[in-house]
Amino acid sequence: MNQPPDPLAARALAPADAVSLDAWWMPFTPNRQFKAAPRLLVSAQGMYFTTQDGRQILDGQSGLWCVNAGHCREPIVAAIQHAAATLDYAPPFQMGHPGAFAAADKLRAMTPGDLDHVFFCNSGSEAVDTALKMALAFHRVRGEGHRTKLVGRHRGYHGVNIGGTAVGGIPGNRKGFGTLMSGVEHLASTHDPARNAFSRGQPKAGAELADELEQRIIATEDASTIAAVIVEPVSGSTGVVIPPVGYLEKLRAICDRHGILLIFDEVITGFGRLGASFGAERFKVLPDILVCAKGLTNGAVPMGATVARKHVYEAIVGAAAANAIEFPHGYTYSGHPLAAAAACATLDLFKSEKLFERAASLAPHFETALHALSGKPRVIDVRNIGLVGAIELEPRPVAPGARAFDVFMHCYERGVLVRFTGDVIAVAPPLIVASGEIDRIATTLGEALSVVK
Ligand code: PXG
Repeated sequence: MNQPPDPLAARALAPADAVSLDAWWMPFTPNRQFKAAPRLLVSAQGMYFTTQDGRQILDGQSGLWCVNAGHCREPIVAAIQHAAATLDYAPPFQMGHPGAFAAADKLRAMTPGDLDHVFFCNSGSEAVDTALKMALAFHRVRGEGHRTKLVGRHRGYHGVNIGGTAVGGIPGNRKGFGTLMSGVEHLASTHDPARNAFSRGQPKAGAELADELEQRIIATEDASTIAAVIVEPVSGSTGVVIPPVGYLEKLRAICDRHGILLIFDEVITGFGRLGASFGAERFKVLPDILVCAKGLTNGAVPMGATVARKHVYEAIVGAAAANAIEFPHGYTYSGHPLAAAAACATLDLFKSEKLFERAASLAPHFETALHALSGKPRVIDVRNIGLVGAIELEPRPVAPGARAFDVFMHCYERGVLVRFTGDVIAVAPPLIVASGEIDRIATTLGEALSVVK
């Protein structure tokens, strides 16, 4: 039992000295498996993590899709340090501080169209639930309080709060948690390997899947009961599902025809991942509400934001008496000074280093490197857009996910961090990645795919 297969694996199995692993109940992690063979990171710089046993790990996943500008960037570090020493906290209810207004202004300047009003929170999950409540409030203040239903999508991930779990569509994340919210419908996923396997960029087939909104959901529920549709422009967590050409445009048109708000969850697709500021910009489809987090602070301080278009903001704010709270919602740490400082420095860095443009210019090389793995054994799909890509593997009989875990471990042992979800390997490096580092990620993955059975 537990014989390390090779000397590299033995290092990963070394006991974590000086820290007990018992107390922290880790999120989305098989706790017993992890604690038997922990993988502990102690520092990070640029494209690399350093592990507790002193190894350098090339970060092929931007941490968890969030460190878009690379690790421990000096201007962000300095901004956080300064904020911590200057204004550690300021109440966001009935009080404010300049940093949060500055961060909102910089974010507004980066979002397309009239997505101009920024509500801050602390995570993607909170930003999603904020968006859902915003949509419900929008209809209610306009005399359409009968619009209470929400539409998500199969395989969608919208965080882990009750609202986000309810509109989310990853079965394993929902089924253990009872009724969640009533009045939720799900569109079909656009994942269609039979028609679209090995697509480069947006797949060609599947725009008609958006018609289900009108032909099934609106037809059976009636548009007058539906508040909002929420989708990720590119689904991340479920394994990088890219929208077919024309699909998002169709969703937008159907929502417009029926007075339904469209929410884009851009927690992963935001801040350059697709080679543009946001998916809304890349696909030229403007949602009514845009949700972001992660890259907003380069992952350095927790922060999420829900950005509303002018009509949403003005309807809710305009409906209340002048001295009344218009939207009874918010968090103790909404617009926290450290997060706001990190967001300002991050958004400035994205601009000064032209990182979104950099992502766009690296995308063809990234695409070629990933698709070179198409012929490896058990690879059933390779897909990519911008600086995000996925390799889908045929699952092992009776052990779904096990093969991708072995590929993940093989890469980790050889100094490359990728992400796996089910039997999909996801790659999403920081936008500062060098083309040689893209090659190293792809080569390491290629070796893993040749070795792992
Ligand atoms: N929406 C989307 C689209 C996300 O990807 C959230 C909301 C929730 O964000 P917070 O900050 O509450 O975690 C996410 C988060 C993965 C993975 O499986 C993806 C996420 C988080 C953790 C792991 O790769 N996305």
